[in-house]
Amino acid sequence: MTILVDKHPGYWQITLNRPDRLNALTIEMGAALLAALEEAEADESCRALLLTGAGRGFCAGQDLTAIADAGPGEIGPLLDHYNPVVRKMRDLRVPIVCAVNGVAAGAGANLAFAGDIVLAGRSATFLQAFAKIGLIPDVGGTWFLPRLVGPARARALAMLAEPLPAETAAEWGLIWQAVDDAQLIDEAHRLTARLASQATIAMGLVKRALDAAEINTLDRQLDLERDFQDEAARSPDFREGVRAFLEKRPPAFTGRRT
Ligand code: LHQ
Repeated sequence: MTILVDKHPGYWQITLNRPDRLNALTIEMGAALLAALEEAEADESCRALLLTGAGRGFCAGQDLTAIADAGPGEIGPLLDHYNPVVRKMRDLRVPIVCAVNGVAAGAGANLAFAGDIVLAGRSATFLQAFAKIGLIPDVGGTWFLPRLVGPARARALAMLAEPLPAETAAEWGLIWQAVDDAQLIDEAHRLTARLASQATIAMGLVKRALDAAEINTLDRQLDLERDFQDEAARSPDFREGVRAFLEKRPPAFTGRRT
């Protein structure tokens, strides 16, 4: 199976699983990943996701052996198999932690950036490999990169295709944190479990609000915050959060709408 799903209390771990190819992506894998995300979304008890790779790499992007003989007009449509994954990751109402356990190249790097909080092992590298094979960053790369690191660094990353070490990626704001390789998976589980115990409806609204802010004026965003805050405040978790504060105890959030 190219995608593994492990269910933990409150959250699921999804593992890209073609370790002998550094988890390079195939159409089948894209479909399996999308199906796993959809199943997670449909299960109310899943309140966060952890995405990682099996073996020594996170994901080496599109499997190049699969497209070596592609003719004119056959490459663009391939993205119709991966773009729904990016859309689903961003639309999903639960937070996604990406644990980048090794090289994240091409579409594999940009898949990681579609997550909400990206942790990487110190030995991991991020590589916009596309320029090396005459392509442009895809799977959201041209959208994520300038927003995460600014236009100057985005251009150099996209044009030079040099590997960026995890620590530099963290310094530049491309990811949340670089951690010791040996700590990565435990740290990712801790973080995902913590997110799964938070107010899930608010987490989903945070995702939507921050993405909307990328195109909104301040004026529109203020309106959106008012509407989203109203929605968050209708959740039982809001009432529980306030009560817990006043009673000086930790909140017991359920993530439920009613
Ligand atoms: C691979 C791959 C790989 C197949 C390592 N494919 N086998 C484009 C077109 C259309 C639609 C969809 O989207 C895209 C977007 C893209 O993602 S284009 C960019 C595709 N990715 C790349 O260009 C990266 C290619 N890989 C590499 O540059 C290196 O493998 C990296 C830097 C990732 C890792 O280098 P090393 O750590 O030195 O490992 P390695 O190169 O020895 O790889 C290990 C094995 O994995 C090796 O196979 P082998 O049989 O020799 O052990 C590689 O051939 C295989 N592999 N990436 N994308």
